[in-house]
Amino acid sequence: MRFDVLTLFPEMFEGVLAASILGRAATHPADSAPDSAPRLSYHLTNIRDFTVDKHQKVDQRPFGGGPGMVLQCQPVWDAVQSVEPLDARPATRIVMTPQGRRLDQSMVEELAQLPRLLIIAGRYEGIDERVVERLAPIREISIGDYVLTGGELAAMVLIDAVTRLIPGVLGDDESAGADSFASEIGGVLDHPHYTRPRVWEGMAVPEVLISGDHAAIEAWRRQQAMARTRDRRPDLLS
Ligand code: 4GM
Repeated sequence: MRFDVLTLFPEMFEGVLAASILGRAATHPADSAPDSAPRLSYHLTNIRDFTVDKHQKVDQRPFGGGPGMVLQCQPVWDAVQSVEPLDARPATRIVMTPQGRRLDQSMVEELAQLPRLLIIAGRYEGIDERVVERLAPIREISIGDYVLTGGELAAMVLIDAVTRLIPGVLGDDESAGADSFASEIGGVLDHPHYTRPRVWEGMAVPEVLISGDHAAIEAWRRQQAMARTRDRRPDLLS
């Protein structure tokens, strides 16, 4: 999987990608030969590098009035045209916007099957609608019903959620294995988790978890997951 990110703040991504499991997966691909290309790569492009404005501006006040500024078409269009030919794999274009379709785990799974995602992270009040229209087909995606100062954090959320599903990205200890598989796609919340010590501050771990009775543990976890879902997210059951 190749990710291209078009942003006015590439430095926001550098720390996150370098420090995390995501960066490790791109730098030390788990199962590729020593000099083969990583199966996972991130490529950051600064939209401002494509401005033709003498003061490097990429935004203007909105036609029709109103607060804030709008990201102009030209630098966004030219950045996309410049980046897409850098790899032969076809890019699925994505723009992060609160007006987009809401990201959920089933959309994440669908995106994880694709060879290349090109993500535009806008700033200001938004992006000139004409460039979004001209970039069709493009998927407008929102990470939730709230407004951020820019699309960068939204893009990082999407990248994290997609990357962890790519085979070989997570180590055995981190892997979304058989246990969490059901909760990732089955539409119920996960069961609670416990680790050592058996008693902490007078609070004991549920007895069944140290019983060694695997069938009983499974049944208890299923029951806990259902009870939590009914309590906290009844919408997932209807
Ligand atoms: C408006 C249009 C995404 C605002 C394009 C981006 C929230 C989300 C922005 C934009 C954003 C979200 C920047 N805020 N809920 N702000 O996914 O890029």
